[in-house]
Amino acid sequence: MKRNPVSASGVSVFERNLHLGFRVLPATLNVTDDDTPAVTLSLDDQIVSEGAANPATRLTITRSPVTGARARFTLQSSNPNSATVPYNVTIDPLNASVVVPIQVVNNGFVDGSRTVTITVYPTDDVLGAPILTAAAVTNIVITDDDGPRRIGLDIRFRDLGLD
Ligand SMILES: [Ca+2]
Ligand SMILES: [Ca+2]
Repeated sequence: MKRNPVSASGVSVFERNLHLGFRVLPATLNVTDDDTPAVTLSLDDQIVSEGAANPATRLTITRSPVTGARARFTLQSSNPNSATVPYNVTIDPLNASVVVPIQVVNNGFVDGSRTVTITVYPTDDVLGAPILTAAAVTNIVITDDDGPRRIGLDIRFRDLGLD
């Protein structure tokens, strides 16, 4: 099979066995694209305060194998109100990885800790579309910096009449 230098989505091929005496069943052959890189994700920090200075932390996207072609990715945050990532990043030719800034969004209300899922899709070089089946995901926890401070109770036995 001829190797295709660019990424493309899988193609389905249908075959039918038309011999008499056999049931006619469509056979599906999924042609796997071997140009889609395997992707690993690594966060500098897995827990970040919403009040951290931006960029609050960094995500490193590493591909394997390294090739002479660029690799493009589409990024998505499950909660852009808490943490944002660039929409598109590229690993340059002959490079193994790219470092992506993660921005946190500070607010002034009590909303507790949130887990935000960051999804990285290799991008189809032909269509420019994210390859949904090749996604890599990682989670980051955004902690709150608002709300009541821990209130120390200073009750003495005397105050309770127990002295
Ligand atoms: Ca805040
Ligand atoms: Ca908050």
